[in-house]
Amino acid sequence: RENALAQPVGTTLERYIMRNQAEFAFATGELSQLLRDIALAGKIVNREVNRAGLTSIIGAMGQQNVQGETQQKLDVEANIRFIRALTNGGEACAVLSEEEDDMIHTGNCQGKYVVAIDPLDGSSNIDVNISIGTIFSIYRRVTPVGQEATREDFLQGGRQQVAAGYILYGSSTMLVYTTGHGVVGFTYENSLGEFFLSHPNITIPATGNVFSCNEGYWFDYPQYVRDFLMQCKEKTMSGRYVGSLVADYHRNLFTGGIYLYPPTRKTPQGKLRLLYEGYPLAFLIEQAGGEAMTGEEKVLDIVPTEYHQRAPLYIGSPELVNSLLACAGKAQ
Ligand code: AHM
Ligand code: MG
Repeated sequence: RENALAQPVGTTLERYIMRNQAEFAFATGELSQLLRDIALAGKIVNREVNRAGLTSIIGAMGQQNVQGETQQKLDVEANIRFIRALTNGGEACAVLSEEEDDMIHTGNCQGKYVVAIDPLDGSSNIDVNISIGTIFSIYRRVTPVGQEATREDFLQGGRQQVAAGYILYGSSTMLVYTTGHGVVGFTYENSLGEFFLSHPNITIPATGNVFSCNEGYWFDYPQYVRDFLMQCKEKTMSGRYVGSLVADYHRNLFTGGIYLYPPTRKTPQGKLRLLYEGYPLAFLIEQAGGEAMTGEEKVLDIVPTEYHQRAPLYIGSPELVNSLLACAGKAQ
């Protein structure tokens, strides 16, 4: 983190990564290269997202992804771009994507890392020109280099992540990530095609004035969630819900707040996926001084069993997450 703080605002991502090689868990440069590959795919997806309204590529293809949800064409595009960048980059031996049932072997058996990714999150917002995002999570493989990756490489648990982050395609495009040494944010300059360091040390306020959830499910929420939300309303906190996890999370990270995706009657484990939504955002929030809980335990402590498993998510400012847990009778 000291290294990160030493970097002046305006440093390019490229230079930042180069200067902070030692920051990365393994100084051989492979993890750095992996982050570059993700940033490159992010630039390409950013271009596609910006163009989406202009071209005919937008709109549902009528296909469904493995969760049975309608897939938008831009999701397919983003999936292809990230997998291609990670395959060409050579550092990842396998990729797990929200858009694919099984892991994808990149053919890079010498690669030391595996990547779990939600290539384009917030699919309901794609064709209405609202902020969307990419979420990624990186592990060092546990299987021997030279062989194909296996399930164990992806089911290591959130605490084993070596890096995680997201790209927000918002009014500005930003890359925010952690390698376990604090959280840094870069803002994309379109005409130059560069990410510039804009937020050298992101920390979340201990509390905040915002709660973010889909209140349409009110009658499906557990009683403790309703109790907590009533408290928020008694305090006249602001309700803010884009419906794009990355956008809601990003706002709360800066302003202070809490994002909730509770269990509902229809989705007893909530909607969000653990490996490429819950874990990476939980790693990042802990690095920023925040908290991520399921209501029962810390998100990062969940022992994973399935690639696409879901988990409830309460994430954000520590005091707000603790107030929610108090309502559940589980204050820390
Ligand atoms: P997706 O992966 O199909 O895009 O779904 C994830 C999204 C999140 O971005 C968002 O926070 C949530 O779903 C919204 O769900 P809901 O419409 O149930 O409130
Ligand atoms: Mg998603």
